[in-house]
Amino acid sequence: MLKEENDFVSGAKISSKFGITRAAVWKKIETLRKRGFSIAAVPSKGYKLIESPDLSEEEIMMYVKGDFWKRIHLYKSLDSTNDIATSFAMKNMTDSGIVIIADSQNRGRGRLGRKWSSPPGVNIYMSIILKPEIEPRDATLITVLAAVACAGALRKICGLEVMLKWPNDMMVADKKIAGILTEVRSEPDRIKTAIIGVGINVNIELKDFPEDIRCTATSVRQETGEYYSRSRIIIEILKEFENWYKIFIEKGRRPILEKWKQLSSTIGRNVRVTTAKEIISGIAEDIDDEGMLIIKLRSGRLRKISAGDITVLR
Ligand code: BT5
Repeated sequence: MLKEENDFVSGAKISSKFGITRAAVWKKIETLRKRGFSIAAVPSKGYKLIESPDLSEEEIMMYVKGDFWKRIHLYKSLDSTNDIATSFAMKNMTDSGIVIIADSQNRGRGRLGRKWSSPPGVNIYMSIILKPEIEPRDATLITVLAAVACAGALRKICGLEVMLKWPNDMMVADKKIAGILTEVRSEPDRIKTAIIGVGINVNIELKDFPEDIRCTATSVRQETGEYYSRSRIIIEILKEFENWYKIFIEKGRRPILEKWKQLSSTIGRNVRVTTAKEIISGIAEDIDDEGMLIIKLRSGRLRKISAGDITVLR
């Protein structure tokens, strides 16, 4: 209400709108203040929102709440948002559409146990808990969908030329701005839960990256020179994600795969793929219906890869 009015709103008006006492209004205002909202209170005028924190579960929920997104949980610090999301899901405590966000992570993870640098106050670390009605073989498709949603949001809100590098990287000018870590629990014929972890470098400056990734990583701030509200980016990602998920349910996988290919920096390039077992070189020809990468080897044979690290060769 304070956000909508953008001016002083009397305690009486708030209490009658929500059917709560004046004392309860005051308590809610105190809670919001504790969560970083700056709210002025003037006896004859009421309350006015002066400034919102750049990361707020209330603000995100206000814009995305509906059938798809049920709850947002924001934590100051966690080991890993994927771990908390997994433990929520394991305890069956939750339905689809729960989002866990942390301001910082002590043990942020990439794939294969790699580290994800997760300092406080600057970036997005979030995990989406989903109970998708899809088969286990389509697990890669969830990462593809999340990548398309995140890239769409960053392009729209920040005007960045975000490209997708198979399978889980978001790149700007050949540097990594974001990564996705999807972890699924499956039964033989369906995915039980999918945890989609998203890490995006937003307001971090280059000098604050750990030295080992300073040459390969970038952030929204670094690329645009501007400071962005993390809530605003998250709101757009969740909207895009919901939108693409509905398209997937109604029209199948084709539209997502087509969009992914449009945004891909991998297809058509000469690449080296490092998998757990081998290193393969060739042309990245396409992705198949399940999101696997098809490589054309020098011999002309085609190989499908379900997981690996890509180096684009020049
Ligand atoms: C990824 O792994 O790109 C997936 C990253 C997912 C992170 C999110 S944050 C929320 C959720 N909770 C978690 O614990 N994780 C998820 P991978 O493709 O394996 O890339 C990891 C590699 O990227 C590292 O080995 C570094 O070289 C590099 N790296 C680490 N931190 C980075 C950062 N902040 N920005 C860019 N590159 C980074």
